[in-house]
Amino acid sequence: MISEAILNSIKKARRIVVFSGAGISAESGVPTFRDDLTGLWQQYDANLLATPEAFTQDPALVWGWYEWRRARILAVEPNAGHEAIAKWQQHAALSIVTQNVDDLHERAGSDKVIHIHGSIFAPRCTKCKKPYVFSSNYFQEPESGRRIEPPLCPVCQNIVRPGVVWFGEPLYEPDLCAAIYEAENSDLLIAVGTSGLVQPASLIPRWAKDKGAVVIQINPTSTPIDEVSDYNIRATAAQALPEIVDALGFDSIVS
Ligand code: BV8
Repeated sequence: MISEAILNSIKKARRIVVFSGAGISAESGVPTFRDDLTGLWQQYDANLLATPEAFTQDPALVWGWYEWRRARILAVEPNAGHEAIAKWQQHAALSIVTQNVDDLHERAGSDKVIHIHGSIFAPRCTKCKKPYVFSSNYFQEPESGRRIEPPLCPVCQNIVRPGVVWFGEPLYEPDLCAAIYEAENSDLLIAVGTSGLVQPASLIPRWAKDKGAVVIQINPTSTPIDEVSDYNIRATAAQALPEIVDALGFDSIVS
């Protein structure tokens, strides 16, 4: 599935960025962002739920959705795609820019992960911005569609919100700048499991390309990133990434 030309491009790379989207978590059992509404959530549109307006209008509905998603992320494991990237990172200068709010890259052993849309594991107070630490007994087993009142900040008693970037909110500047820096200083960017529909994240492959990087996309279907990509691997993350990392032959390196 991985051509000689693609492998030669990858072997020449000295600074690599992996730009990941919801598709890399799909094979762990975390449905992609647009497929993420099953059960009672099916009556909702993720693009509308993931907004400050939805949270203002019905905090318990939106908090319940994030708690349902968080519980399902905690119940699954990283897949072979996450693990291949973590192994690659041990042998190469490789950073990860992810649109995902899950922690599967980190649980696979990766570090240097830039979460440009935040993290479902980093809630904060809506008022004083203090990070909210989930108490050990807070773990909910929310069934699909259940409204859950958000907790109150222990410092100022205002309600807590998910630590993600909603539609209509600006990205957290330091994360976006770090992501752009990595993209513009890479010589290889691998876009994996993203539909390339959400801005400004979807511009990252273009920014890498404009500075001379080779862009390789891994996605079973075509996306707007096709036209920026030098190569398109029509496969899943858990199929293509282990094959690439195996072909790089790290196992034969005497450590
Ligand atoms: C901002 C956190 C400005 C929350 C997310 C009109 C035109 C263009 C842009 C806009 C517009 N109207 C509004 C905008 C801007 C808007 C936007 O881009 N909207 C889109 C919908 C048109 N963007 C914003 O609002 C951003 N902010 O612009 O602020 C600003 C400046 C100053 C002051 C005020 C405002 C903020 C965007 C961040 C939104 N938050 N996530 C949460 O998770 O709940 S985005 C969310 O959707 C995800 O994080 C993810 O990034 C995105 C979904 O994208 P993907 O990750 O690509 O997932 P998706 O399901 O779409 O695709 C999965 C892909 O994987 C598919 O291609 C599939 O084929 C593939 N796949 C499936 N299985 C596999 C696989 N690939 C490999 N292996 C597999 N096994």
